[in-house]
Amino acid sequence: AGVHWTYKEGSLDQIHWPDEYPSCGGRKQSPIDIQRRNVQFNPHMLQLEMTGYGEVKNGNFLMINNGHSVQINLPSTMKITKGLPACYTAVQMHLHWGGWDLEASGAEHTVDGIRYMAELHVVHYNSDKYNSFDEAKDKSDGLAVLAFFYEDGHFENTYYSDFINNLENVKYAGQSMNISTLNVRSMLPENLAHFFRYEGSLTTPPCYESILWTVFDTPITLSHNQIRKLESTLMDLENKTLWNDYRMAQPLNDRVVESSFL
Ligand code: B30
Ligand code: ZN
Repeated sequence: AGVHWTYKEGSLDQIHWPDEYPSCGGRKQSPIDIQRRNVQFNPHMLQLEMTGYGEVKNGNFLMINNGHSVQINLPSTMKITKGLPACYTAVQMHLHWGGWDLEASGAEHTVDGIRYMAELHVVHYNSDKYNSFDEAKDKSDGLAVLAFFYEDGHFENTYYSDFINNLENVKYAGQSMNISTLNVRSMLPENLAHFFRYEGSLTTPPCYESILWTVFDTPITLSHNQIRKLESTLMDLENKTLWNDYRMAQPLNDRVVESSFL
């Protein structure tokens, strides 16, 4: 102990996470490679009903560089009220991205082995059963995360302009700033009908196997420049460029991935 975990460098890189965090070596880990030919269509899976995801004004949302990602803390008025086994309350959202080396892509989940540019995680806890994220985070029915892929395109996504510009203000690990206006719905794809669902874990230590994952098939498009800014602006705990903050795909073992679509 003592050393902080990392993705790729040092003595506690992702291969060695299980040495310090036993759950990271479990049988229901995330992320995974989603193989389209092996997913099971489930016609009973309902579309998610999300309330409070639209524009919130005069809020006070903290945006933080925590050294391994950029995170925005979300208001507890954001909830998933239908489509999951319980009601879930939003806690935070954060991203995982790549770099400029061998492979620029940095999403965590892959689809048929293909890695998208980046990935957004909107983290929720089961508020029917638990009183807080902390109480829920290590329970098997504790968390639900919505995951969205980013691809690069020709046009600037103006719903991301403020977020991308604000990265400069949280450049160094530990820095944070307040955001007053936030519209999470506008930062998601229009089409939320097509998704995959499976039981997995936190993708970082302590890797608790507590997450019901919903991975959306429709990606969010950012411009090449927006992606480049995401990949090159922030610094990690060692004051090096914060990039490639993704975990490799983990064994599916005896799990089944379901889909909402054929
Ligand atoms: S994820 O969505 O599976 N990538 C946590 C939440 C979601 C995911 C991974 C981890 C989490 O809450 N981890 C514990 C809290 N963190 C502090 C933090 O806010 O950012 C402790 C830590 O890792 O050392 Cu990071
Ligand atoms: Zn994540």
